Amino acid sequence: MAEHTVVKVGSRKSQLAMIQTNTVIDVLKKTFSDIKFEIVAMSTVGDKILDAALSKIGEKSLFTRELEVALEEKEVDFVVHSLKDLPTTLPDGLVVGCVFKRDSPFDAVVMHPKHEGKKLEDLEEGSIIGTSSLRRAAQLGRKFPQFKFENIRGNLNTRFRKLDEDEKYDAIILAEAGLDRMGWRHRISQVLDTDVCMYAVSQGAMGVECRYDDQKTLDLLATIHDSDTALCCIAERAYLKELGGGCSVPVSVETKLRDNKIEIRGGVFSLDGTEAVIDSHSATLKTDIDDEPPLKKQKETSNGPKLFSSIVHTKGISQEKCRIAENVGKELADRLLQTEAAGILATARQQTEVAILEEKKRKEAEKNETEMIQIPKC
Ligand code: DPM
Repeated sequence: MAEHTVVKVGSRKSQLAMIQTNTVIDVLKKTFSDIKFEIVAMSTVGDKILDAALSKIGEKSLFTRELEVALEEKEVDFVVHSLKDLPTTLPDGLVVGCVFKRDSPFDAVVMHPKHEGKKLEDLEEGSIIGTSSLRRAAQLGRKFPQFKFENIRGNLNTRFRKLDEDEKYDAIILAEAGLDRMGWRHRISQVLDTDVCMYAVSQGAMGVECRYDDQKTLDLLATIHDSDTALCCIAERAYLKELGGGCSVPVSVETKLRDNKIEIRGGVFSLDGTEAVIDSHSATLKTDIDDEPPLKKQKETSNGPKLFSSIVHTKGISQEKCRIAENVGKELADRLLQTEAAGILATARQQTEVAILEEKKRKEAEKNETEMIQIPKC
């Protein structure tokens, strides 16, 4: 590669986003010491709207759209995201160029300092748990019907401030991965078992988005692609896509790779958690067709690399395995949709839509009264 090559990297401005972006850049720098990586930081809709639950904002690609426009305009070459914030369908021409090795996919409890040392089950009836994730509220509401779940927004720093200073919340629920990356492991009082709370699709994994036709960037990213993470996230994203989900419905998942098998468990919940359907599915990741198809054949079928759940197929991982992973996720969703899960999802979606409309009305009403505070959010 020529000297002084510059690669522009888009990132949200929040501390977590910057940490994630720098993590990816640092690993790339080890292999590509002659490349200069320049970060272009920007805010997204999700960063700007801080007074509404994510699910009530009613827009897709909340944390990604502005960055995707920058990619399309070639102002940046790649963007590092939390893969769970990337919609299952990406804009034409954009792909997940690689997924970085997954950190903890689990959710964790952070207590108000007055409850230090306690676990969720030790909190009194009526305690207030802060989360704006429908998935967390539904699953925890199911296990702990004695608690109240209230919306909390803002970036991680803001949430910690709200927890510690507002005296409103007894605890908040956050992804262990995010807490770890921020260096806040010491504030974790409990990591939630998947029997209590299954995680969000792709939680804990970082995904790097780039242009499909940008082979130079794809080659760069292929060097940090993690096969096991990719297989799990392909399955999880296929599952969510087939369910038609996004952050407007309480959908959760758990995926394991072991003994050459992929096992996926998924749940669909009513908003209050009283109804739930959980099912699982698995498939053998065959090893006998690990070889890439001969180059000639590949050229005949497509011009560029194949995509599985919008994730680019890279060398070092068999296409067959990716296809099996994608199918296992899709099939789990199909199975769930044949049960009462279909109705539960439809109702949850409808209720969220009503909440979106109410939120819009509320916004209209207070439009001129409140100034929007602009604090970066992750
Ligand atoms: C999405 C959700 C949340 C984020 C919904 C969910 C949490 C929102 C909230 C899709 N994106 O998980 O059910 O709790 O109010 C987000 C976080 C991370 C990525 C923060 C978090 C960091 C961890 C990771 C926000 N996106 O979940 O605590 O890399 O997965």
